[in-house]
Amino acid sequence: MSGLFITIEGIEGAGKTTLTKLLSEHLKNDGADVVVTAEPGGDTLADGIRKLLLDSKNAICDRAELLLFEAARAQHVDKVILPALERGAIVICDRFSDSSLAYQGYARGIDLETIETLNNFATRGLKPDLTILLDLPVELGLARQTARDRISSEQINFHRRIREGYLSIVRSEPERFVVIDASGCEKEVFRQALEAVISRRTR
Ligand code: T5A
Repeated sequence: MSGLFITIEGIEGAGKTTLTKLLSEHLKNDGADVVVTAEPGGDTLADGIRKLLLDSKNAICDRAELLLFEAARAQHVDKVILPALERGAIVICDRFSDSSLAYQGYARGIDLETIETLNNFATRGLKPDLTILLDLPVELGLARQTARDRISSEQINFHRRIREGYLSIVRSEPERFVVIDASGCEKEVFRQALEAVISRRTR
């Protein structure tokens, strides 16, 4: 597989979607074949699962929540991510398996080994070449959000556990991650992210 797989992670309102757009536009202008995608979602089935997961009217138990994210991920990997990587594209994915570790593991309290096993199954063992973690205080991220869904409307301590969870994942796999202070302006976050992508591409 000759493509490059980049994931962008962080708490709610960290600026993942904004950065994904800026990075992909820059790389496309540079002539690269870039596929932009996001979890949960990516195709009709995964988009349908996303609606179920984020609808505040649905009372979803923690195990069902995890399994729905993993089902959407399996579909996304097979139908979107792997085909793009196989043809040599750069895939930029807004959230991936680290989101399940941070949200369903560190925040909801599901055993991390179980999540690793399910992540592995859903992704066929696919790991990002680079993961950019946008880190910022939860109060700032939540203040940036304009709309709340079933998960983002959880209490502040839930979001604090997610932030801490991400930082623990980074400590366990430092070579895969670049952590960027996302409280800075969009331009500065983009500059640092682009630097990380360029250095990973030329390795
Ligand atoms: N989830 C997902 C799980 O629980 N488990 C999983 O396995 C997976 C895959 C997804 C939800 O599902 C959960 C996590 C989420 O709760 P979503 O709608 O995709 O739902 O939610 P988010 O990914 O959190 O999307 P958000 O839109 O809330 O956050 P973003 O994408 O990080 O932020 P963005 O770029 O939309 O920016 C938010 C606002 O801030 C501004 C932007 O202009 C925008 O207005 N902004 C900045 N302002 C100042 N400085 C900057 N540097 C800025 N960057 C952006």
